Amino acid sequence: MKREFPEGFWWGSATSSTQLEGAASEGGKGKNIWDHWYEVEPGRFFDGVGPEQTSGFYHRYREDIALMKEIGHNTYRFSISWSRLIPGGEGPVNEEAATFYGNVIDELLKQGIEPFVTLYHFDMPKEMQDQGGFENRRVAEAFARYAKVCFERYGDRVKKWFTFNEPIVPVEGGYLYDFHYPNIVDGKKASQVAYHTMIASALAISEYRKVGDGKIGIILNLTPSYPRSEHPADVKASNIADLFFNRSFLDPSVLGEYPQELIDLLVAHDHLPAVREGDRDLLKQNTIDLLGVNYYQPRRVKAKEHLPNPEAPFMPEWFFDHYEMPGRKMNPYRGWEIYEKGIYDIMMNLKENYGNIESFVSENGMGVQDEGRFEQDGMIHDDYRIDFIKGHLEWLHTAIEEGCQAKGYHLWTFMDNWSWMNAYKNRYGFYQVDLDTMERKPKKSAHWFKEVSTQNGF
Ligand code: BGP
Repeated sequence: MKREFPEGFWWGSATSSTQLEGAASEGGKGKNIWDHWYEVEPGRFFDGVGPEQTSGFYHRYREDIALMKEIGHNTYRFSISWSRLIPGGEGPVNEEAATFYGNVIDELLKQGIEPFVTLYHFDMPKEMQDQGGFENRRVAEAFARYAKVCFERYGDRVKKWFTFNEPIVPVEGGYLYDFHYPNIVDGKKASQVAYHTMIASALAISEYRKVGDGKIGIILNLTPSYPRSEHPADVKASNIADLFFNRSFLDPSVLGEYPQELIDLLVAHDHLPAVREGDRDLLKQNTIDLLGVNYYQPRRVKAKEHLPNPEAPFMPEWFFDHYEMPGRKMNPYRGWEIYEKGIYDIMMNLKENYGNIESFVSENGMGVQDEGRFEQDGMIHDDYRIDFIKGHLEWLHTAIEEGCQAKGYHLWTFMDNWSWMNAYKNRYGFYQVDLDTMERKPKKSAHWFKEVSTQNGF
């Protein structure tokens, strides 16, 4: 059966500045928390490889954008680095960086590729983190000023903006589970950081409303939560996981208010963040136009088997246990579950409970360790990735047929790039990158994707 997508469907891929640009200490860039963390604890990074050694887009963006064009991209999502544009996070603009991002945008437009710009992808400027990061409301305000600079400089050419990429991840990683800087475990701080990130997003949107004539949104990693059974205790556990990991940002971003159940739960455990008078209106008046959905894997949940230790730090896992569903399909090259229908469930949820907001898949992808083993005659034969993308696109197509407003699909990622603590362990790109020569070579999936985007379906 031919799957044809609506006219104008967005075909492309997504990246982030820290993971792609390289040149971490060139061009007047300030340090972000990744540069800093690598400096102080290089041993925590896979193979000891840090953000300086990323794929070199800063110097090769022209060639790279030509490669995007080559495989049929009509859209491309990248992020601006706050610490490159405004070193330290506040103060004068680094004109060299401003020229770089302006050139990237112009080059994309010249090639007929629409830029989708994320303002923050896990990369807090070091000096802002020294002030407490988003624990400190001042930093949320500084973020809105940085956002304003971006709108003023590039708003004439960029018509799709995103305040944050996966805002829950720095909260989880930095304040609960120890995989992002400042790697502490403190539920109260986690709650405050999550809240101020949401405030920062709303403040940036309010700036955009004054000057912008395009669309502004947020990118959320939605992990649909599935209970082990229909038993009320499992369902309750799954709903609580959904509150923490999805609705904590989805509800305020789209509906302009937090779910009452989440507020009640935080009140009951004395974990409500400090709020200011007027915040309720700020959130209500600054909801998004467009939602990016990052989807990798679902969350499977069951009721708690043992009561949490009240002495242990507060965790979302006080309320549910994770559950490994027997027979689930796994990515054998990375160990994440593959559940293609999840994308359909997310879209139907947006249709039914979130006013059918305009959305798109802003990340979906398959990480593979030691991918070189699939190279034959100079090309990586990543048929597994083609199957992965196809499976998700089929369900996305079904959702569209059933009335969802899903407007596009972006693979994570354009070319193999550095990934946080995992560095180059898992490869995701359409293009293979040789880290010694920096040569880019299309994988089989790149050729396949070109056909799909050219025919607007498969
Ligand atoms: C998302 C992030 C990306 C990217 C991707 C793959 O959560 O937005 O930055 O890294 O996940 O995950 P990983 O690199 O950990 O395999």
